[in-house]
Amino acid sequence: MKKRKVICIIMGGGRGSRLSPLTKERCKPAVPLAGKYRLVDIPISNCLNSGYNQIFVLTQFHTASLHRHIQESYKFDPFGGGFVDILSAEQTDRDDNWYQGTADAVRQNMHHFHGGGEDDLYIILSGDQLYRMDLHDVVREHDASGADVTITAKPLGLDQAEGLGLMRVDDNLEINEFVEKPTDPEIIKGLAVGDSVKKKMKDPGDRDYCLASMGIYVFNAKTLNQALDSDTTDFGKEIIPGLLGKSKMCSYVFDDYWEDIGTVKAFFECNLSLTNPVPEFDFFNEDEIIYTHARFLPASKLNKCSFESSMMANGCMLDSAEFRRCSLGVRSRVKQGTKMENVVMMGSDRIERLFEMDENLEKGRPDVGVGENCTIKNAILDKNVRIGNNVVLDPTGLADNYGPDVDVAIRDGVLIVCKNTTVPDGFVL
Ligand code: ADQ
Ligand code: ADP
Repeated sequence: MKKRKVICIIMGGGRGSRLSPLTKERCKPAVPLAGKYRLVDIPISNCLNSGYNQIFVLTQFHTASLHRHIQESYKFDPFGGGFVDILSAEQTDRDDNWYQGTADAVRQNMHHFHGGGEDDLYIILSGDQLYRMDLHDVVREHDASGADVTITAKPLGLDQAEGLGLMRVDDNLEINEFVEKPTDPEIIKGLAVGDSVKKKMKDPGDRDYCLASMGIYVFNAKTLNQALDSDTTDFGKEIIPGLLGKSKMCSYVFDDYWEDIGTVKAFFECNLSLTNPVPEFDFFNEDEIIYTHARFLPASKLNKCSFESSMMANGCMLDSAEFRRCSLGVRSRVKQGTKMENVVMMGSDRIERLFEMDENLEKGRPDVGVGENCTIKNAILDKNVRIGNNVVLDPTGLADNYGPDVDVAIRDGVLIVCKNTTVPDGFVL
């Protein structure tokens, strides 16, 4: 009998505009996360930890750094048949090559997926979420229910449903109604779930819940092929509602930590939440490792620093500075007298050598990292920034001002120093 294939497709993002300016020079999956990872490491690690190693990442903008990251991080032995392939819709003379939406991106790449068997399964995953999930368990439930499509779904309070697809299910968790991103509170209330979902929850209590699509779908190959044989462009808006009543769709209830980190605010808060004493997402779980690029970096060097709820990757040099709720990425460098609070510092691509610092001095430009006696609050410092001495950065009370030409931007109330930006001595914002 032909062995069934399980093909994982990670939706790497369209323009990534909700994460701009972090996506100014890189596509969304390549955005650094938690000091040493990239966003795409989360869905890839979930696939690998679940035993699925045939993985495609669909994306379309600024894919160079994603290619480098995937090439350096995910190497497979030749006997296991594993791979992570990036499929990007590169710009050509004909603009209609661009993916028009999630379903269109999958449709345009179907010929790459080497599927073919009607028994094959496709798992479609979002590229901008933080969670840990056993996808094999989802597939097991998918098989047991005899569903054509299984949608992983998170029970959420009715007030947390904004911006998500909501479903109603019967006693067997079969989906009989799906509304993509309803805004009317009455509709949301009408979609409150019953005991079949509560039974799957750890501690449901007395409150009302709705069941939100996590945007992670398991499709039988035949159903996906048929569904894409139309001019639909989107899964949430068209494909899923269109399959209601035609195909058997079931939900897989996931009552664990799951966070969509596709906006600057969510990304910022999620990174900072990882500095909590016991964060909701556990990067310290060595049974289900989150994989990333294995770098050969020296241990970090710290001199007379103080830390409160902070975390730090390898290769950092920190001197007489104070950190409160900070995430310091690889090769971060911070000089004496500086105070940082609620800061996500992504670090840098290289450690500057002493002779380069001498050159910086000659040229009158700051070293890579943060200089002396700075105060930085509520900020994301993208990679390779050079922040001079006596700089003050704090977006409190200031309006959003991000745009294509703004290097020190404010978005969602968070200050962002864009990648490779130099901030001169004494700069105050
Ligand atoms: P959204 O996340 O708003 O809602 P969408 O914008 O279609 O839906 O994005 C889904 C995923 O695909 C994201 O990871 C996104 O980055 C990526 N993506 C978007 N356009 C793409 C393109 N052209 N090419 C490649 N990738 C692209 C969906 C569902 C909701 C559900 C939420 C959960 O539609 O029902 O509740 O996910 O987050
Ligand atoms: P980002 O995190 O902003 O996406 P990049 O992926 O561009 O950053 O850089 C990550 C790594 O790739 C770094 O180690 C950097 O030195 C290296 N790198 C950057 N640009 C190039 C290049 N053009 N060729 C080879 N390596 C590069």
